[in-house]
Amino acid sequence: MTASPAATTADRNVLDRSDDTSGVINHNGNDAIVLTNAEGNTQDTVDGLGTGNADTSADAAPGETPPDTPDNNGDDMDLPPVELISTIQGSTMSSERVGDEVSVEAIVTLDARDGLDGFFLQEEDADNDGDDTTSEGIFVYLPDDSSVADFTVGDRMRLTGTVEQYQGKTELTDVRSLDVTARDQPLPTLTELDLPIEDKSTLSARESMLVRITGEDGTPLAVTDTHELGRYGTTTLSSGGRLAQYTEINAPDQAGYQQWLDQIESRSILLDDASNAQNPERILFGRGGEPLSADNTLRGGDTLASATGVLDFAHQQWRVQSDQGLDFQPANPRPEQPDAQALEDAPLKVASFNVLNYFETLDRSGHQITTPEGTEHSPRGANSEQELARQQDKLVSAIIDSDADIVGLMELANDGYGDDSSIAGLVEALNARGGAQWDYITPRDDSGNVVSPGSDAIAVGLIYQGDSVTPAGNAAVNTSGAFATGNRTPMLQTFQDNGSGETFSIAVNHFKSKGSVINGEEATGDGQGNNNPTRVEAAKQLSAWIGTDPTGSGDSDVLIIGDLNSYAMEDPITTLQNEGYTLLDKDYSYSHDGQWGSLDHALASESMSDQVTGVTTWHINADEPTVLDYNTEYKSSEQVNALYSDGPFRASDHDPIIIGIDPSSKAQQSAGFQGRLK
Ligand SMILES: [Ca+2]
Ligand SMILES: [Ca+2]
Ligand SMILES: [Ca+2]
Ligand SMILES: [Ca+2]
Repeated sequence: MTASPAATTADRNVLDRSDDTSGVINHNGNDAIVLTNAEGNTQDTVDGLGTGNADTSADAAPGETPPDTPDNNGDDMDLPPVELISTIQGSTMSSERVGDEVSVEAIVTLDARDGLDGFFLQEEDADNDGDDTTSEGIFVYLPDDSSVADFTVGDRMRLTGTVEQYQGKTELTDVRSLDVTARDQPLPTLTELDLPIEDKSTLSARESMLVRITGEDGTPLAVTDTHELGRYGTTTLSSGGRLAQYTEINAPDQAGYQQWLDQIESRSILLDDASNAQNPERILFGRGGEPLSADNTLRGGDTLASATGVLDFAHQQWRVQSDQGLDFQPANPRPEQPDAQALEDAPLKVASFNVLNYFETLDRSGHQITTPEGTEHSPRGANSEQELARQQDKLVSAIIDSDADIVGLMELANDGYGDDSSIAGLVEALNARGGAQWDYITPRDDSGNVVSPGSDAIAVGLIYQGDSVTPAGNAAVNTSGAFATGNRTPMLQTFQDNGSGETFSIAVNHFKSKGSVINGEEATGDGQGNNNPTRVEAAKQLSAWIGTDPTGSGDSDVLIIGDLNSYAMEDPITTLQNEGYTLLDKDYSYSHDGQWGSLDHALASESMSDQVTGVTTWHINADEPTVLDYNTEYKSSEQVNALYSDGPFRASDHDPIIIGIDPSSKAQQSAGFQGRLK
């Protein structure tokens, strides 16, 4: 929020009325007056505090006239009479009382003066008008509280302010005559709501009221988005489990996709930390009601029995505001290791891992990277030596703990294969950690010259443990056709299994993203996002290229791995399936907008699929809040430490997929390459 307009007059009024040197006190003989000095400290209290007087019918003894309707008897004739918040809110989204000066007396339900420049008031239960179409709560904008009495949640407060509709929310501004009339009052009863809510505009009947939101029929809510937990203190919760990407589970379809978007909107609600502060020092929403830290995460799929707080409409979105941690349950525990059972004691493991811009050339002004073919790019990824060390430590942990023998990498700096290259640095760091010895693939032509993997700033790469496998011949890359721009150059390498002597090939890929539009290929609204034709073309040409046996292996055993930037049911995947490849993965690897799906895939050629023992997606990254990554910007020095660990979690934004293979397990020796693949 920027600021509600025209608060200056109100500030002056509040100051006048609460400054005991002014001599102006609006004491009507019934309500409490809290005197404060110019610094806002309470100096004296005059009758009424905590005695439950002066409110509307709620507080009148049976047969007694409600004392505050109207209460402008005495020396405060200039104040409008106290009325019910429900009469101000009315039953329309926008109040019909905008511009009116009104007085209310109600309970403070959430004190967000620090975070939202105001607080929420709600009528006592007995002052509820019994009409479900009118809200009992309201936000009071009070950007400067330096001259008003101390107050807190549970206080009953009487104040006068002007009704305003600010960015869709009904507020009171220009506050004057703000008095605490009772302390420690019971809070109004929570209104129970459950998702899905098909038409969220109906929530205006609960605007600024205390609510308890659950999933359908009281089931727990799931954490479906933590992307902005660090930046805004928010997390999105959903009913019926996490929200899937439409095309992860449905064939692309325009009408179906629009229906899906409506449905997931109705299933979800934002939880906010009652603050507009960016990059809050204390990130409220970690597990168990404790703040977020590297050791106390909040993972996608964790659950919350109910979201309790004040229902607020802000920044064009309904949200529950809570200034307290909530009791998130670790329903989705951190997997310290990939699922060994799913891999079934595979003698060899291959991983596909998008490492989110691993650049040893620091991303600093003036720095450039040079591809093997001489093109220059601004670097990406880590900005400082400290960030690079942190990024490297996390990636090394992830790669070693994955227990993979071969790892296909995406988003490496395309800065060549020399000793100073990023891939060489990563391998050096892996080997420095001890244990297995790693090496990396350098694509070369028949004369032994390095072949550039295209002119993009990023490239795919291959690293492997020499004890497990041995490269058979040179790696091949394809920089033509669909791979000239947009899609990154695929790399194909044939390996020999040191154990069985069998050979197989790995094709590492990174298809064009759904981000910036190329070739005018805007999303068509069927759920596949931008640039789908470019990815389909990549799938076709990849299959055709592999069919030419570019490494001269004479072996039809091929695994296609990588970030294909396509969810499981999208055209590029079905294209490869139609070319005879079997899709191996069945699990999400990524989240976007709180929706979960797999952009990363592993597909086996027909002869290869017999040798696959199992596949697992290791959920070390996508489930974890972005703010737990290696970056140091927008973090205090305390957060730089408390939000970081050198373990594998949030090493990247994509989860690695791990494929178990047993090259000796073929039912029969594969026939020659010809005829096995279309
Ligand atoms: Ca009241
Ligand atoms: Ca009502
Ligand atoms: Ca916030
Ligand atoms: Ca950074």
